[in-house]
Amino acid sequence: MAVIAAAAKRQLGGAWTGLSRAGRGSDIVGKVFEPGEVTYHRRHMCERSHATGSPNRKMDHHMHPHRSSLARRWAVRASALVTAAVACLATWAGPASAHGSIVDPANRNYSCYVRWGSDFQNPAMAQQDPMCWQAWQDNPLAMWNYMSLYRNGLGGNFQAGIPDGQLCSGGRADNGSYKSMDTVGNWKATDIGNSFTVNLRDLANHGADYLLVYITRPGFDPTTQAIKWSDLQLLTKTGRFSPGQNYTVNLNTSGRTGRAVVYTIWQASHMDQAFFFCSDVNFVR
Ligand SMILES: [Cu+2]
Repeated sequence: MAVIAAAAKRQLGGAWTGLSRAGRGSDIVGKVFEPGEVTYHRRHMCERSHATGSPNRKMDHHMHPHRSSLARRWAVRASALVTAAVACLATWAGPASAHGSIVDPANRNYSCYVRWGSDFQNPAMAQQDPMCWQAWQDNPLAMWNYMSLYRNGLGGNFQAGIPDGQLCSGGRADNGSYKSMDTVGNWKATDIGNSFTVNLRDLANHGADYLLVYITRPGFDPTTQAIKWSDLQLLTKTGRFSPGQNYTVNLNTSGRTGRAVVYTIWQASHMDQAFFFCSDVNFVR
């Protein structure tokens, strides 16, 4: 119970943070959900209410028309938040069943989620991992929904739909929820060799029509430059992957050293839904 209480307190903290960010990312109705993703719905709404404080706004509008004293309003808000947090914890106990991400070399928001998801309010992040810090400050949903960085209906015309400088957010997918992924700077990178493997975890058994895997050209410095399409070299376009949980792609480069970004596009098979992943890497062997 102590664990649950502590976790609830963390979630509560997240919700309070969200109070000052009213209006962000709460477009639940604007998202296209798919049949059979019931867990996803619940999880999604739950996560959004944590991070945006939407329950509070709802209460303001519908439960307190008479504007009772400030203290009373805050007390009610707090108890509602604890209730919501505990309910969401119960939901979180189930397996995730939505979309997917590149787990190795980890894409930017998944990487931040793994390192800081259980400690996202730790101010030490600002110094220890400043790119993740700016991402959490911009919008925690980018991490909680790390598996949902997708665009529907692009028809494979990725360069037309995604402007230069916005590749890592999928062209400001989900109304810009992931725009912090485009921030230029010293993201934590995964050490790799010139022979490496990209590992996609498909949490929804979507399958893949294909994966496109690019790498930034030699000489491109992702710590100081925004990524343009012309900075990318195509390493491979795969064939289909039948629905499963893990798809791996073996890749070979030669003579690469230092920093680069692996850019992966996952064209899922259940509908015209494409995912975009920037994975920061450091060639060390
Ligand atoms: Cu999906």
